Amino acid sequence: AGATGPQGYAGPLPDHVDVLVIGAGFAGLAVAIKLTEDGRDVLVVDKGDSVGGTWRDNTYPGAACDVPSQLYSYSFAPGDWSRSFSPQPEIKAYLDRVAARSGVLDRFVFGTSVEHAQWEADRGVWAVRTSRGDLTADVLVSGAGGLSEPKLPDIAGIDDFGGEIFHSARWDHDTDLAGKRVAVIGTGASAIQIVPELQKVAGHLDVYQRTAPWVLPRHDRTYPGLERLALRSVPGLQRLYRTAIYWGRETYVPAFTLVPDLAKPAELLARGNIARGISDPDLRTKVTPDFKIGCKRILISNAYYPALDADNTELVTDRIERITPTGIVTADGTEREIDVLVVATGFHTTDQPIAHHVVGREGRSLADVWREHGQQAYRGTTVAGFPNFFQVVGPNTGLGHSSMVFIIESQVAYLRDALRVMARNSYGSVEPRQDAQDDWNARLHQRMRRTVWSTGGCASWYLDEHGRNTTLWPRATFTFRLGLSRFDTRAYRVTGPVPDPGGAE
Ligand code: N01
Repeated sequence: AGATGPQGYAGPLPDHVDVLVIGAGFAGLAVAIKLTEDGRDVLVVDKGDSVGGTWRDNTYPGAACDVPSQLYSYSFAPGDWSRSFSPQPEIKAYLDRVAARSGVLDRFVFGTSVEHAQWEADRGVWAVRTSRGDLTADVLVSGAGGLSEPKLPDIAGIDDFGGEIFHSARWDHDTDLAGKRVAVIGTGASAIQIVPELQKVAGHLDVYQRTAPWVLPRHDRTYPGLERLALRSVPGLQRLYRTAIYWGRETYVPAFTLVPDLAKPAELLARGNIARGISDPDLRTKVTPDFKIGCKRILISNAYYPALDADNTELVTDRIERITPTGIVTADGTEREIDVLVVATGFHTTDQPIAHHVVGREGRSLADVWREHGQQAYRGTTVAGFPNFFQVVGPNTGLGHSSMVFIIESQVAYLRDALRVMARNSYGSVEPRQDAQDDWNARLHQRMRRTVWSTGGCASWYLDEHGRNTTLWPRATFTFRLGLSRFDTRAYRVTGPVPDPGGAE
């Protein structure tokens, strides 16, 4: 075994572990904590230098969560939150603290990426190549996350830009923005948090909007001392907040999935937000969306519209033609010169690089298998042809209305149950039956047709290149949890223990 330290596992990799986890974000950390509690030998590999995943990588000014703090935290580890919507540094500190207190940090290998993982049927293991050496694992878990791989815009000339340029998720804190001419491309969740902060320091700010988003008021508040103390010390109080927020959010679900017109009142609120934040009538028109609310991620901000309305900001809605060494040229031929370019253009959500590196029973990678019908899994967690492979935050597990931590805990519970069932029955491997997976996805996509994501008249990162929504869960989250409440062996193809090479299907 290697030496361990506060910064993670520091020695050479072991030859074999029970469970290898890719990614040290909310998902990977929950897997490590819960499986360690179960007495399993777990190792988590992450290319970053600490836990946190997206909350480690997104350090842009203004970064904060738009899901309330009590819900955006583990049910088994209440946080000490300063406000109702936690800023990024608090979430990162929370995850660091949970990792340290749970005593699992020595199970994390940082600065290491998984380059290739191949199921070896004869040995009944995953053979894994990492940037730090090889190892095998009985079970492979991907917690790589859907919003981890920055997507740069495919705009002519972008490589020739001569000033500073960086993606929102790779913020360059060494770049001094004071008084500079800055441009932001994108008006998604990241951009609308960045823009108000940039507007305060930049000499001039250009915001390039391709599609106007719906932005609701942000009902954020600092917890007064007494309330914060009570939340920290009164038993059950955080759970009460959590439960109230959870059910409040679940009531939105029908509006997105069954009767999109139920979301109309939210549109009115968003229009009010525009009217309050912007005085210029032309600008109001430019920021008014032309699709149904909910079709794209609904954003929340009180600061975004006033920042657009400020004298040093220009909202540019003309299509970007190309980027030059000194600026950005739009379709009308105008060139706006800039010193710094921030690309807040999102992530590879339906074409994640990890899918190319995980190779299943028939020698095909996840990316190959998913090429034809888009990314698919059984219950968003396991994939036919990929024995002993589990995804935490897999296809169709994302949410537009509630907390991913709820989904993560549901999937971790399912994984734990699967491992118990495997141990009890001496199964060497489990993998979902293709018909069970197909049936589950057919029902899911049937339901998806009626949702605002399909009918709302917008494009978004929820959809893949063929317009299929392979990222979101289209129902209430408790139905997701119910479906994963126990490992349903009947939907699985199982093999006996190795060294029984024939297996017992
Ligand atoms: O990325 P996005 P994001 N030319 O993909 C535009 C979570 N999150 O990083 O709408 C010009 O949503 C693109 O335009 P359009 C949350 O789940 C949460 O902002 O496609 N523009 C869009 O405006 C969120 O949904 C939090 O027309 C281009 C923007 O770039 C998810 O992460 C905070 C372009 C991309 O928006 C992703 O959010 C941050 C091009 N070539 C993120 N390409 C909170 O909890 C793209 N765009 C608060």
